[in-house]
Amino acid sequence: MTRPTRLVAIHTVTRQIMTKQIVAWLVVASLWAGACGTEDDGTNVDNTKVVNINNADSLNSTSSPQPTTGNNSSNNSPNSDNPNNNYPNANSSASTNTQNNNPATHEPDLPTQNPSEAPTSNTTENEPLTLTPVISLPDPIVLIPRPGTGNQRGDLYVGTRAGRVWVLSADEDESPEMVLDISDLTETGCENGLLGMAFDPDGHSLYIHYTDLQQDSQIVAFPMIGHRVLKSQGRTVLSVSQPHCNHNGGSMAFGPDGYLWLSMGDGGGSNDQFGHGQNLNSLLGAILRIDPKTSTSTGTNTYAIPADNPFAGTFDPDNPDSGNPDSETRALAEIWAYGARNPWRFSFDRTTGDLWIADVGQNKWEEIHVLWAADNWSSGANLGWPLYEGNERFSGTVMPEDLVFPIHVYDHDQGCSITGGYVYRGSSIAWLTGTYIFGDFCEGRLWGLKVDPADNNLANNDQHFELGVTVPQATLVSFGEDAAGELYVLSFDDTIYRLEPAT
Ligand SMILES: [Ca+2]
Repeated sequence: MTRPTRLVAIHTVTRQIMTKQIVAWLVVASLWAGACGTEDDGTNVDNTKVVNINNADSLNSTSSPQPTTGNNSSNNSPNSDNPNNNYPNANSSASTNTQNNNPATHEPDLPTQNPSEAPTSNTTENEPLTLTPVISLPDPIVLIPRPGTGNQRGDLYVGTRAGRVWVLSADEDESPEMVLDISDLTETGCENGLLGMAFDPDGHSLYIHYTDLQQDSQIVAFPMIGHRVLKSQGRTVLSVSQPHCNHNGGSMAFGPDGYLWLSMGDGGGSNDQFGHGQNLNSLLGAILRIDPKTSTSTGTNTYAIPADNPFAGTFDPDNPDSGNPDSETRALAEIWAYGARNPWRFSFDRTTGDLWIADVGQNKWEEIHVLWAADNWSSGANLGWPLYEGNERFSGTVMPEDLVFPIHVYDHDQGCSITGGYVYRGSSIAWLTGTYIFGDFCEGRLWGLKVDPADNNLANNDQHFELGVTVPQATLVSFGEDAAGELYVLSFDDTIYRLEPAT
């Protein structure tokens, strides 16, 4: 399951012009996931939650942060992730950076001086693309098609961060219809809110991954009634306590194996201060795989553990006598992979089944892992955090045998918070087929990674290329894929776009 270290040649680009206004945008951007004002503090968890609720007040509406306001600097932490930490390899430049905000899911290392040039290389020679606005909704955060809905595109369901789910009309010329409202169950401060959704493969239930009013993670299955969602019949599948308001993960999808996969961040704060990344006895900092349609009926669980999970049968938290008291075998059976920091978005390649995980970095490196289906998704993989940030040693000295390094990284000269997307399998942009589409929340630029199907590796020297389309800075929060494989961009400029040929 171990793959060799990939010595990634990091594409060097010159920094973009970083005007004061853009810095201000990033300050506001940090509030989507809410700068968590005490990001680095971490010494008082309970107080942190209170403080962050206060910090998040300005976001407790369904409208998106407006990039022109930029007056929320008081919400930013005097940053934390860097100074005085115990990690010798943390980004040294960050120690002088007092504007380290936390857009979306990370702590960007903002340039301290204005770069003077925009990137000039890494552009594609392929046909130009465009982003076509499809619909406007406040803070759209997840878009999925409902299986079995007939039309080629599939009925598209959009979840907004505030906790509302909308279905788009088939021809997109009518207003979307709201089919579920759980805005009373969640709030949108810090990195909270409705974070992820997945339909079960038969389209009969909608699973929602959100943070509740205590800022803990909840995965709830709602039955569908016609095209609407029956809120009163919601069944809690999994609850996970959160020690801090950020790094909640949130991605969720049924894999080609029929099981539900979901991502959990390391719990929050900075430097994995709660020690979850390498802790197999915690569901945090991990990619989980469960069977939510079969309940083991023990304790609070309403799911079953797939028999071939890497740590299945070792320890059941509802049965303290299970497993072996040895710490190694206390690994929780829900875990498929661990060592994640904040795997905000992952997706399965619908053709190959490969699992693409975009893990948001701390001060320096954004990273992409691929768990190849042909390698049984690297069962039990250790994604490295906080031993490694990207390919760079971050803490400790141990080198676990199960370590899987990223297939691609980029540094904070190019962005500050990765937003994972999908491998393109649509039909409208032939040259993009097989390309992993992703981007950076802060920069708003979309990128592609070409995969060589012959060896399941990157085909373009480990470098991403520009798709030539962008959304405003600090808005690129998510991607969606419809039933036909066409891709959508969800932006906190309150717009859902479809990626199309520029013609
Ligand atoms: Ca958290």
